[in-house]
Amino acid sequence: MTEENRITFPQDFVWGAATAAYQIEGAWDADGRGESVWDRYAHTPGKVLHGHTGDVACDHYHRWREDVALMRDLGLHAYRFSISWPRLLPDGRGAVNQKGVDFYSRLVDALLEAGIQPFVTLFHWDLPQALQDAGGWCNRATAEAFAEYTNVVGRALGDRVKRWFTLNEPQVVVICGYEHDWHAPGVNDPASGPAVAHHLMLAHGWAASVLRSVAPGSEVGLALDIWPQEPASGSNADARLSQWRDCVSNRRFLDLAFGRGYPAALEAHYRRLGYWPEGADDFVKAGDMEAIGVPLDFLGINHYSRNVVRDQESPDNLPVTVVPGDKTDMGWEVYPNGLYNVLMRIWREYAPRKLYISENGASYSDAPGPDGQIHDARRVDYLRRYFTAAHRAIQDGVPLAGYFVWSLLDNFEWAAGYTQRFGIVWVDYQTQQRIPKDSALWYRQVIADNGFLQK
Ligand code: IFM
Repeated sequence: MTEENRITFPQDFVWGAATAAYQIEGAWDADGRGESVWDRYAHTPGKVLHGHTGDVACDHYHRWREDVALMRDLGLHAYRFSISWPRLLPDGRGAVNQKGVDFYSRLVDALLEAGIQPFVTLFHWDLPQALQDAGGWCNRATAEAFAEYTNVVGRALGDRVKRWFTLNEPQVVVICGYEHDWHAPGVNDPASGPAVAHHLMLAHGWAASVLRSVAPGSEVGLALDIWPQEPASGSNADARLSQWRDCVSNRRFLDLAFGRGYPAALEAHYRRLGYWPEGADDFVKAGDMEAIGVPLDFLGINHYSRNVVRDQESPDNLPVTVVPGDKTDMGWEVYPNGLYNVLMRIWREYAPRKLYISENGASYSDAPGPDGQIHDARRVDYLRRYFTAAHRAIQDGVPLAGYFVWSLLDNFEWAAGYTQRFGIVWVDYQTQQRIPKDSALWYRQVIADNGFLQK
């Protein structure tokens, strides 16, 4: 192997790792925290695999010092974490829980002392249950409440936090949480989707403006999960299906975030179904599209894999499927070229000022071996191949500024409970011991060298 095989990233490239509050914090009812939709959902029998809950999770609420030390030891430049809205505002709006504010304030201070830039996500799915009881994201009032919450966070942390993600993966909230019952709050009403998506994106736009006024000098973005939808065959039916799926799950949110409004076909479809009312009942009000399309400082892309789709009516009448091949424990195809394609597409079609990979990683269940270490060679290989794809996109002109590996720690993987391990650090949920996996040690070296030798 020669130096010619070395991949080197731009000098100021930001190497980080990401987590989310409900997935790691635990302490679900400590120090005045209110109930979130995920507490309610996980406490409802039958909703989460094996009845797992985030009650304790990685106990990060109590072990954050140790976790910051771990991050410093790995040499992370940045840490993306989310704030638990009900920890700050137990009822969703109104009274502020100072102990919640203090927790995040101390965390931010410790990160900065360790030389780690905090990248804060305001909403990673844990809506206060009190707001859900009033209708949740079906209501415009929830977007108003989000702007108030953002104001509280921005004033408390904005002197030190300079990078913000308003929302994480709004698509998942719409599809899994409201149209279906795969995630909290489990509304299971397909007709609710369009209004929920609109209110989430309105919340995003309003929050971006709030942050710019209360935390000047901030850079504000949004994290969208982008799954390329590719046709399984050359048939017209598969092509149509893949375009439609792309419109619903990718283009809708990209177009909105970049000030282009709704794809016309999407609006017409929902109006035809009666999911998008006309006239005074229309959930889109004057000024909304301008608010939603507020220019972003960056776009965060969460990317894991692609979907290869087959229309039911295609000749062999197979259901929608993914391509067989190398898969992670989530059943997601390992397809690094998909990351390259996503980056190139977004750059060409939307010209973002700056991009981050706000999440990328793999679930593999490798456990400690006889030597007590976790030899997760498949994760190292996955990351190496995805980093290589990102590097290729940078070389082709994409303004990619950083990369956040999902996840720092093994954690609560939503409806799959603790059965999926995405961490580069192993967590023993009985003892709460953390052990950096081989992937963490490999990542530490990548960060130190700002690159790696290609295989
Ligand atoms: O764990 C999730 C995360 O909360 C959001 N993006 C995808 C990850 C893996 O499923």
